[in-house]
Amino acid sequence: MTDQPILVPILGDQLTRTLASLRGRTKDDTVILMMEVWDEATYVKHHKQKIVLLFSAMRHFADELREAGWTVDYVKLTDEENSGSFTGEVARAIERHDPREVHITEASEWRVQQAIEEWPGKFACTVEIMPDDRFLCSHAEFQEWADGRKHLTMEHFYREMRRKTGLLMTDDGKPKGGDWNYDKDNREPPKGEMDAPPAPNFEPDDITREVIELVEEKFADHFGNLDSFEWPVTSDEAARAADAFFAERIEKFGPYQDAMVHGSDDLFHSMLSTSINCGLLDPLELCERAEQAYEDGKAPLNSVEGFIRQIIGWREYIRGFYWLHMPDLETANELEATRPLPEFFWTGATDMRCLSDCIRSTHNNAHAHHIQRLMVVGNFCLLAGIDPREVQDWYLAVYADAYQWVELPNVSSMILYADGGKLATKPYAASGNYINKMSDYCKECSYSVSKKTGEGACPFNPLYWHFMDRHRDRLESNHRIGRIFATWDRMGDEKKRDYLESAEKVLDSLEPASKGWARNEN
Ligand code: FAD
Ligand code: DLZ
Ligand code: SF4
Repeated sequence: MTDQPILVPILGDQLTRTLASLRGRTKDDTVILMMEVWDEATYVKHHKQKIVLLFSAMRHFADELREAGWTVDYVKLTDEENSGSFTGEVARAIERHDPREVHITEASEWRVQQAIEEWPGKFACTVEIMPDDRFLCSHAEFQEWADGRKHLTMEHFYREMRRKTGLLMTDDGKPKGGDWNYDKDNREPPKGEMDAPPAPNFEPDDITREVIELVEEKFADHFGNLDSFEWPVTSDEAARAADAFFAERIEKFGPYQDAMVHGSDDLFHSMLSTSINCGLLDPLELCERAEQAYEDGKAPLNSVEGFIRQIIGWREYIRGFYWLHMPDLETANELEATRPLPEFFWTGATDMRCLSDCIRSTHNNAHAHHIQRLMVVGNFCLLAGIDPREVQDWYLAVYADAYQWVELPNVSSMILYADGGKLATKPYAASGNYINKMSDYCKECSYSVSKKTGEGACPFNPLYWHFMDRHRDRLESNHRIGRIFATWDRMGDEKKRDYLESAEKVLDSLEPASKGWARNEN
């Protein structure tokens, strides 16, 4: 090792050998720094499985780098001198290694990036911050795309990304199959027994078992259980998870993307977000594999296009949107929602079968699929007017794939309409009908989905009209939702009163969370 090497801190969601700050570095001139720090594990009280996933994946990645000949300085959570923060640990590493420069790939989250941007003023050596080119669309490109647009329509952005990557494009620049979007074929409700093949499980090895013990000891009061831990924690395991998706699930991924089945948490979804987000899988490679599956006749175009759209469309758009609107997005609350998050979000103790099932899956697996997050849990938060900050904390804490850059726009803009319509053209509000159509939850629920008001009525039904009524001033002029008020107005006063009173009863029955589940109380 040369004197005064380059110090390369790698964050927990940067576990990629081709990371910008590692590319072009030589092994005899570089010290890689990886840090398990208290601040990151507790800025919200993450689900236990998320902490295990990150610490285990970081430890495995450090071992892989060492085996490949790199020098890795790995600070464990329990190291005596551990300062608890990224900045504190980089400061200590600078003392240990006396680097001539620090090279870091920009953080995915605003909070961490703010801290990194202070490093040049804090440290005596040069600090170079590099763009994270694992994303296809740079901040500048997104800004340029957004400039001058009245509305940032995801579909328009997605088409740009299709053109840019050439994914599912013909040689003469047309979308393969003739259409850009096959969503109309991707809304099948569940049919009878869904024979979804289980996603592969990855047995914890010694490293993961040690981390599980650590997390059980240090984070005992965090949400979630560790009775089983099955997430991929290395790039090899993640590649096997991707193989299984392309071999067994992608064919039906499209049609059943929106379906929900009691007890079957992932159906035909890929379950790859945890691996993509921390760097174990390359999103573009996954899209190329999906296209290949279509070319080889192994998956229909609607499934493949749907999968590619989630990644180069939604995922990239959400990231661009986050950076465009931070930090204001964190505090946006257009609908002035102030109700505390109910206790049952943390315990699952509710008779609403759709919600209890999604919360059970979230508790046991640190995962729920998109429509569960959007149309069950999210829809409830929207209709009940839960405070956006409390909803954000919940989503950030409970999902193993959650980082603020992806959680916040999905929560604040997509489900809560807290940004006043910058992302969604209307609130995704729905009554029990939608959940009944797309799931088998209602069949055995203690509430009746066909009952609109009164004792035993599905709570989503009156809450829906309560939401519309209380936000009429804001929503009536919205051309996508405004017509609903004609239906409301056609109801007699008595019926309207029944709806509003039933909704008030539901809202009054919501017990606020009894302790600081998401944030430490101090
Ligand atoms: P699949 O259904 O197989 O989709 C494939 C991939 O597409 C995903 O792995 C993911 O990388 C990407 N993707 C799909 N939808 C979105 C989206 N809306 N935004 C960004 N990427 C998307 N995803 C996260 O990765 N982290 C989060 O913290 C997160 N929070 C969410 C909160 C809410 C309220 C909602 C509605 C969605 C959220 N999502 C989040 C998006 C989506 O629910 C998850 O990416 C998905 O459920 C992960 O499971 P999967 O890998 O099986 O996804
Ligand atoms: C989520 C997480 C957790 C729980 N712990 C750590 C950690 O100890 N060290 C680390 O480098 N990263 C961790 N992460 C992921 C980071 O929060 C994530 O990399 C940054 O927030 C990205 O800006
Ligand atoms: Fe959910 Fe209502 Fe259906 Fe029960 S009846 S599962 S509360 S939508």
